[in-house]
Amino acid sequence: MTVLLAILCILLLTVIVVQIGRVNELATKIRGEEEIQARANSRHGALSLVFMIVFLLATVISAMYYKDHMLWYGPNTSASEHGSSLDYMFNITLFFTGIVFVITQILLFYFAWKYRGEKGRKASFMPHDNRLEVVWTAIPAVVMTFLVVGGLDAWNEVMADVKSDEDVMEIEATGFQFAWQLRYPGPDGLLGTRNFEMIDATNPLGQDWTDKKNIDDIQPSELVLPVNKKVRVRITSRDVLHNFYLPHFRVKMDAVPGMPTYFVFTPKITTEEYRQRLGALKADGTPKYPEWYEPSDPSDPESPRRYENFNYELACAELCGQGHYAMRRLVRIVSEAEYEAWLGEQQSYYMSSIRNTDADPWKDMLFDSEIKERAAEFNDRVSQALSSGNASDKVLALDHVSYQPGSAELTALSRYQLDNLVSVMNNYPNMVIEISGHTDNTGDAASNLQLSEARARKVYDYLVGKGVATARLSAAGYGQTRPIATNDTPEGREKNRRTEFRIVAQ
Ligand SMILES: [Cu+2]
Repeated sequence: MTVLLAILCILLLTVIVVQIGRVNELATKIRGEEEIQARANSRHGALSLVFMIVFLLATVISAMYYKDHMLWYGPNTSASEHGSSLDYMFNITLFFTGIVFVITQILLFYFAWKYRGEKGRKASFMPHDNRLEVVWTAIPAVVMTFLVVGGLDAWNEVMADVKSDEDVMEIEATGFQFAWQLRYPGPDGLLGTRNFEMIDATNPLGQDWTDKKNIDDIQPSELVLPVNKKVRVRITSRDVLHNFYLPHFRVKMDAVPGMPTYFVFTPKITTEEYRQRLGALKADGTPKYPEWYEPSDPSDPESPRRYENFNYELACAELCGQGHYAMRRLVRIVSEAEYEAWLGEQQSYYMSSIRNTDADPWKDMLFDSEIKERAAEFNDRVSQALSSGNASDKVLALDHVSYQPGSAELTALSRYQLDNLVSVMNNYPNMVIEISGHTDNTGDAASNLQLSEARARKVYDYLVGKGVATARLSAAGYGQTRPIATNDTPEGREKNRRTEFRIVAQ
């Protein structure tokens, strides 16, 4: 409806303009054409001069007014190393085109006034002028050569890939509708391989978990980078064209489905330093950039000032669909120490989301880090039990010891905790323990008792095999007689099927 009305309005306006033109034409005929025409020409010529002045002034004033918002000027000069050469190219291009712009605008309007139609004036005809031809060919050629060579130079610097021996960190950004999935290589410094056929709900990047380089890869929600460290961003897309755009760092590269691209850059100003730059004060103590001193929440004058809330951002610079705007991510540039601390807090995606699920190809083995973690946890529990005066605290579960179903055969992974127990026995030579086996209440009590005895005996044998003296060990089976949880639920029964040891003397 609004569109229809708008179209009607435009039609009516056109009709009115045409009608006014006709009326003017008729009036001219009545009043004597030439004299009227000459007067109108003078008026239009003068008006175009006025227009020129207003237009050029507006151009200069608006440029002055908005200068601190422009990416290449004032507080917004580049925050990356290569960015300054791009800024320089923009400045130098603006300088030359600016000169041409001002001269041509002035000439255009001045000529429109100077050579307006007048009674008796005739146009002169100039067929050719060699000197002029040379001047307006040579000057642009020289300027263009200068700009193109400078541009090529900047391009080669900005687009250069890393050399094989360079100290550089590589991260990965994958665009999809509508977010960025970031990936960091983890402690090994290497990104694991990907296969698009493996992409599913739990594996958003299609990481191949059989590739050990993937095990420690991190998928953080925030782009955090250390200052003054060269970063190579591998840019990929999972669906349509996106564009990896970090405006403050002059980084911009398409994310193309099926074809990884990259961008190498070095951030040189931390987020904190950039905030200080925006919040800088003049010599007299007033803000250098007052617009950054306004409250960040316009409805709350007490809210932090805009410069205090400033953040670098990652955007998608390709109109990639309806939710395009949602692809904004915050970017934080921090000191090397802060970066290491942040990295230490991140958990690998594999460990938090894939480990011991159906998708985990390493279910039947432990990683070195897990072995160390479990040993430390076990030693903690033992020393707590030793220092406690409470009899019930002296009973410890061997929670990582398990058996083949219905048999006393130890599973392969059980040996790690049993080895922890062996080293504890070696560390505390006076410690005497009783190993006890327990079952749930499924099946008949007599065979459960037998099974629990056999299982406790198996652990006993293992410890003896590792050199623990038999005098310090005993084994007992209690079957289903000592449940620690209900036998009515599968979880409760799982808790009841257990192997424990009790510290008898220490
Ligand atoms: Cu996008």
